Amino acid sequence: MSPMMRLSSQTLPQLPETIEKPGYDRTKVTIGIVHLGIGAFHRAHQAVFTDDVLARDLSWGICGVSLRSAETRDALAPQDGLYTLKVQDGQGAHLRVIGSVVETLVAPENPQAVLARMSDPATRIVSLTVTEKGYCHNPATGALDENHPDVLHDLENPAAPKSAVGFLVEALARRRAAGVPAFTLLSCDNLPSNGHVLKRVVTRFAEMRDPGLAAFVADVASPSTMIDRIVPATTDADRTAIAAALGVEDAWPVVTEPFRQWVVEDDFPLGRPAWEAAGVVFVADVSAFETMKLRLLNGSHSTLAYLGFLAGAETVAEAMALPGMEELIEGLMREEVSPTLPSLAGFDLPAYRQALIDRFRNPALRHRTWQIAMDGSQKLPQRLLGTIRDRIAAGASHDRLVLGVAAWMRYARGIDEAGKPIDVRDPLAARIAVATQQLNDPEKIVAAFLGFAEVFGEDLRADAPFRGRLVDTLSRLLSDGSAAVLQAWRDRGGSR
Ligand code: CS2
Repeated sequence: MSPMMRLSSQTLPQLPETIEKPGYDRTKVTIGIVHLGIGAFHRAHQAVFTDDVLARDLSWGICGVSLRSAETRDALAPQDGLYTLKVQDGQGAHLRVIGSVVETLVAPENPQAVLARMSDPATRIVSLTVTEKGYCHNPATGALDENHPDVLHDLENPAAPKSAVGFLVEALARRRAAGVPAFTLLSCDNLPSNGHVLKRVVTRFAEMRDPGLAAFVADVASPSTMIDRIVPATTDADRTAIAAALGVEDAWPVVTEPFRQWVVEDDFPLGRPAWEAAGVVFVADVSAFETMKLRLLNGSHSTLAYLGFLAGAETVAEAMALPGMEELIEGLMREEVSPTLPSLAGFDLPAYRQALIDRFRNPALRHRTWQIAMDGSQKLPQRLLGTIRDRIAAGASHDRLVLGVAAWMRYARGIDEAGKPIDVRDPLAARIAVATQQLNDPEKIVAAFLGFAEVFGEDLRADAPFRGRLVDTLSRLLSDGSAAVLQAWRDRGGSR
């Protein structure tokens, strides 16, 4: 049998009728958006909303940039940027080829090509999904980490940067020098007030380079956004099933759920695609949506990922099926998180919470607990610790939130319940291992974790009742194991 043909502009017309294809002439698309961090999430979210409306204005094609590895470019370039989006749940699947990504670049291979694209006057938006740690900030304070190795590198080598921050500031410097107006910055990462966080780190970095540049950067539009779609890493089984359906091979399709949401502050001085026609909601202030999503969805996700992983659940759906988990997550959201949320007029919070439970139970997605467990030190502040602060200030219970934090500690220490090493991926993993792996006393382990001020801030470190609760909870996790702790939760009728 001859090897299978590859998905590309050439093979696109041969795909089965049932596969949805770009409804515009791709040869006429030009680049208006540079996206930093072209991973699966971007390709299942912003690139899809853009694909939906590209026919209205072909000048909003996307140049996708990888800041680290060449993998995505190597997969997509031979496919002319085309890839398949598979949307699935318990009911079935829908396949669609997305055409909005028309160029892919690999920053470490050719930083000049990336800077040239970002400085091009046709580029009017630079968006980002670089994950929490890509902001080179202190997660507890939101300020630029001025000692971050990439920050130090990019200050030394402004014309050949490594970090997203370094690329943005150099591209803005070039635009300023050439008299080209600044692009709009569009952070699409799971950070509270992501536009503000981004603006703050780039402005500080520019200030460290040149105060005149800082004044220019301080004026750049940087709307905040709330983004939501669950996108697990693509597996080989996904590739095989998608190739069988297409009749051609796709080296890097993306698999996701039906739900998608994008709430954006409408501040785009150089224009933007007509995303509202694809269901994007434009608002003046996104913060209430963002807090709600980070605390309810992502706070639950992290909690169930740590507890689930420790109890042997490989995927989110498996974790949800552990006795006690659903009760825990439901109670966490309803009793402990919801009272801390800013009010959103007309918004049906109970329905939103129920939809989250259903989304977590989606049996068609193999979303690994290990994937969500990554980078906990960068995620916990906005997912769980801010909520805990609000509950402490209100004198209200927060036992389930504390369980999530204790489960992170139990996980991040790097030893599983059978005594085997865990492959912990976190910028602080090595420091956490050194500080905690030799310890067995829960009190000492908690003290070592609370020593990380960039996670807990000075206030939570010093909060004795909080520390006491963590010690109690971690003791139970260490002695009884995660499954038994969850079971005990259920036996108590979901509350303690
Ligand atoms: C997840 C998120 O990996 C994680 O930490 O919690 O990626 C989550 O799936 C998305 O935020 C959903 O919108």
